[in-house]
This record gives sequence, C-alpha cells and structure tokens, in this order.
Amino acid sequence: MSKYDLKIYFAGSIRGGRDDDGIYIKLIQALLKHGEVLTEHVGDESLTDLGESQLSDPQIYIRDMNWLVDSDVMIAEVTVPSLGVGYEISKAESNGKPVLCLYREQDGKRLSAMIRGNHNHLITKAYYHEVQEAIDMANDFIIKIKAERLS
Ligand code: 6IA
Repeated sequence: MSKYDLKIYFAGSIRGGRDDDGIYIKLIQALLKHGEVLTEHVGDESLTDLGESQLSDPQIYIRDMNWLVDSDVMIAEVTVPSLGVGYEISKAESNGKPVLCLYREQDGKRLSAMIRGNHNHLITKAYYHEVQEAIDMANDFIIKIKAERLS
C-alpha cells in the first residue's frame, strides 16, 4: 500500500472561529505523512472566520460532502465548537467512516454531550493538553486504521 492510499478528511472550525488554526496546521502536517488530506485548506492561516472563498456556500457544501464520502477516515479537532464540524462528524458516522475527535481540555469547558456521549464504535474521542499529544494520538489512530485495512 502506498502512503497515499489513505484519504483523510480533516475537520476543524472555520466560521465557528479560527482560534485554533495553529493546531490544525500542525495536525494536518502530521497527517500528510500518512496519506492525502482532502481538506488541507482547513489549516490555512489566511482563512478568516468568514471563510471567504471564490466558491459559493452551496459549492463548498457539495465539494466537502463529496470528499467526505470519498474519504477513508476523519480526524476532527473539536475544541472550538463548530456547526460545520458537528455536521461533518454526523455525516461521517452515517457513512460508516471511523472518526477521531480530538479535544483540548480547558478549565470550565466541556465537550458537547453529542460527541462525548456518543459510544458508537466508529467515534473515538481523545482528550489532550499539548499539541504533540494530539499528533501522537492521530498518528496511532491512522496506523491502527491502516493495519485494519491490510488485515
Ligand atoms: O461551521 P464551520 O464553518 O466552522 O465549519 C467548518 C467545517 O466545514 C470544516 O471542517 C470544513 O470541512 C467545512 N467548511 C466550512 N466552510 C468551508 C469553506 N469555506 N471551505 C471548505 N470547507 C468548509 C471557504 C474557505 C476556503 C477559502 C478555503
């Protein structure tokens, strides 16, 4: 299997707020070692929370949903609450895709019960403090998925 055999859908907040874009970039860089990241633009530092684009919103929706259906696995950074990311996780789940939800623990905040309380085997939650921990957890998750595909 070539390293590009795995298609990874990375989900992270855009209009929900770009506070964690630096973390998205680091995660995407790590994921690129494992395969193709279909949604590399989510880590684009120049992207504002208005998500400006040459594409219309319906074009973005259709493109992203096609990528999602085409993907093998989703890695979602879920610390900054985002309607789009929540929607994408649900769509991935209903399309049978394994999803890793990475959440950075913060005092006084808690991950949505819609993710935290979802015990579907497709949905894995991972809680971290430092970015390197999140990268390590994403690496382990992808390696496991690749091993399952090969077995
Ligand atoms: O509700 P949000 O905007 O926070 O949703 C973010 C999620 O929806 C991301 O994981 C993306 O996959 C998807 N998404 C939302 N807006 C866009 C978008 N806007 N482009 C691509 N995916 C999007 C235009 C940005 C473009 C200039 C790169």
